[in-house]
Amino acid sequence: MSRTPSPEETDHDGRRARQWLAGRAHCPGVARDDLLELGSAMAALTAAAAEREPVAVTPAPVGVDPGAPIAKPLRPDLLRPLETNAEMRWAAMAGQGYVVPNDRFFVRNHTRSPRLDARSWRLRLFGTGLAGAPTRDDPVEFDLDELRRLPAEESTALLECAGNGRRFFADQQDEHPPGVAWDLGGVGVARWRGVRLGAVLRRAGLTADAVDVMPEGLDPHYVTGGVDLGPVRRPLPVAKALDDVLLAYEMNGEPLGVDHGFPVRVVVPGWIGIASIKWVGPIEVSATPLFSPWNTRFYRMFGPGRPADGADLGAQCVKSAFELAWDARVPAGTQVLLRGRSWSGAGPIARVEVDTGDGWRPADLVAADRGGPWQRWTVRWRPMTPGRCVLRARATDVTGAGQPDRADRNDLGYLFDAVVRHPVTVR
Ligand SMILES: Nc1nc2c(c(=O)[nH]1)N[C@H]1C(S)=C(S)[C@@H](COP(=O)(O)O)O[C@H]1N2
Ligand SMILES: [Mo]
Repeated sequence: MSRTPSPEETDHDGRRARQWLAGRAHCPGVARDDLLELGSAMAALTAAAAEREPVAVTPAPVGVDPGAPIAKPLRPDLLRPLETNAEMRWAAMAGQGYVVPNDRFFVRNHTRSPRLDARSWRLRLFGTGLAGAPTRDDPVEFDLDELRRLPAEESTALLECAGNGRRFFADQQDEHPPGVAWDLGGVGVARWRGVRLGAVLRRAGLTADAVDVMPEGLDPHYVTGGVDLGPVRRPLPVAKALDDVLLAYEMNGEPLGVDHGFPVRVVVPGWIGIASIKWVGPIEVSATPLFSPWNTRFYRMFGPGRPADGADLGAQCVKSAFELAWDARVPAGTQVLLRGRSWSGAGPIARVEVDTGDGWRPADLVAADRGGPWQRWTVRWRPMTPGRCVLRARATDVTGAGQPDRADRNDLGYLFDAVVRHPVTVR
């Protein structure tokens, strides 16, 4: 089977949006009227406002205990709770290695982490893109042991929520997009281990007609603005699914945690976090393009100067963070080593500069990280004058993309790429 190279998220999104508008694609499980109504920026705004309302949760699927939205302990020094989500505290990365330890990896839950039973869990593939077009009720199944017997692969990949940094639209630009008010902690790198989605698709009988693959989560349906949008799901083109996408069952050498998709999640390297569906159960493989609210209604750029149906997000933008608490105290008169990390969805980081109050200077990049999904860096600083002061870091990736002083406004507050002003107190 010959396939085109793995597409960029932006190409796929744009093409599917045009097909959707032309009525040439379907969105299983959601009434077309509901989606059509969402085609306008107005509707997106209403939906966005509704996102702030408490989330209604449908009855838990079989095998799911109701419980706290997040199962792992939320140690206050490691994680900052945000409704059903929790972000990593950057100070908790000081002195850590390349990956984010599982105890402090951010959690983004539309509803809550389901407690699934690995013994009864099945991956269930169906759709018109598989030989014999198995139906949702009579799918091709794999249990966990079967997946574990297939050749395993490891991938160190960055996962980031498209809304990471949203708080700074308000704090630095006086814009107030709805949605989770992440600082910069909605991001992490982990070593994922699992089986290639492509290997499973081929075993399930992938045909040459297949165009899209849509994994669905087994967490409760997402209900917003009074509409049940169904299970969390988002389509991928077959070319990406056959490239570097993993069905992961391990994270940093441990079985996947309950909050990160146990027993199996999708990991889509380079794409926004929502593509990496957790607690995957059903996977539709379709000979016609697929849609979900997560690529038509959410995760698009709406607002003044943008198309009414929104612009696709494209790659994650460039960001930089200090491994320091907000308002951290720094001793006066001694040399300190400031540490931080920078990353970009478009490619590796080429250079980083830091300003501690007297102009931009280059940071030292950790050589071992070159070319990886994020880049650690350090800078020496001897603050002399006690008082409040602002630290800034900005990076440039290999494509030349950098960090502006102001991020592009968009109604849902995605892709905050501006330089973040990090306050510290010297004493
Ligand atoms: N089933 C399911 N998958 C999901 C989500 C969800 O709520 N349900 N959230 C998505 C979003 S928006 C992000 S950013 C990532 C976060 O992964 P993590 O919680 O393991 O950090 O998971 C994605 N996969
Ligand atoms: Mo996300």
